[in-house]
Amino acid sequence: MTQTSWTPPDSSAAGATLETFILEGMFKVPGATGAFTSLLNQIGLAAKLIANRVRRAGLADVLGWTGDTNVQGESVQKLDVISNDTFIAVLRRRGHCMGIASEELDDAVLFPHATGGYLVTVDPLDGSSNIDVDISIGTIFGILRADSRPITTASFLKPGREFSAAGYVIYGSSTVLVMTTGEGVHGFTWDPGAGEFFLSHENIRCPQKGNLYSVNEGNASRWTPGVRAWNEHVKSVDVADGRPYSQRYVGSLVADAHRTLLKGGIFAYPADTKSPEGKLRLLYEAGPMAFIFEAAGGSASTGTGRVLDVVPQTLHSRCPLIIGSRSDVATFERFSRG
Ligand code: P6P
Repeated sequence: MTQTSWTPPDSSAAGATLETFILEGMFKVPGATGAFTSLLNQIGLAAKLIANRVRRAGLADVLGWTGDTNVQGESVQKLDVISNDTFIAVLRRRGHCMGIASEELDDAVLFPHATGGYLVTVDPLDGSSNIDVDISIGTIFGILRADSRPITTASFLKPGREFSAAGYVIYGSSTVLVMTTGEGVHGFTWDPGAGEFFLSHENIRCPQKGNLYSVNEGNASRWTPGVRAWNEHVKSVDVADGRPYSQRYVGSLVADAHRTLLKGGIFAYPADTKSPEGKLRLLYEAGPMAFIFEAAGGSASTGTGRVLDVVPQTLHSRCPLIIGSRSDVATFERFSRG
């Protein structure tokens, strides 16, 4: 058998690390200062530290439950706490982050010493119920400008359209950090050997239409008639429209969102009779994902309106989340609005 001399392209050879990419100003933000660039790099450091712990989870006695429950009433996994503590420890430094709103904390953590002018919202480890069975999990974050003083909880209660940046890290078959400042969405793959994230997905665009749908059909009895009609629509035969779609559902938002961002189609966690505001939290799950999908040319809807226009009433406000290809989200809205 002939040996091919072809070697796969390796973004790491290009030297385009996350830090280099940010420092080169590829994330052009009007009026960006060194503080913003430094904050993005700090988030990259937190992601590296968490990636390192997640990769060794089974070996470092960080699997399992702490026995506590968080503000959401959910049992807390050890890695949830480790990831939350990592973000606080890292973002407390350098003075660019003035406060953090985290899924794991009832109230925001404020850094009175900081002057950098930014706030961070974060789900430190999303999908933690999947940790023990080695299914992909992730971190989701958003960055807001702190435009008023003093910093209080109200400083965080902004609609997602006011994010300066947003991103996620998926700890899957590889670890990929995806982020945007609204101008282009870029992905960086973790190279454990080099201890760096290297540019691997430059300028991600969500396909205009896909053939995958992602929803927990176990909730169907609680959906509105419009959502049920949409669910039947995507499963019905129409060869010209590429239907029936195939169903994919991991149960980890970052995994389902990452697949939808790259391959197109739709992910939906709609409101239902059990969760009339939806299950996912606006500030650190739905909002950052909506910001990313719109920046990648996709859409992000509540089912009847734009997620990025929803103003959170509390740090832990929930919101229905329908993200994906523009055409597929528009179809969902057509049924959802009835
Ligand atoms: P369900 C994980 O607990 C999570 O918050 C998201 O990551 C995920 O999309 C959703 O909940 C899954 O919820 O009700 O389908 O198990």
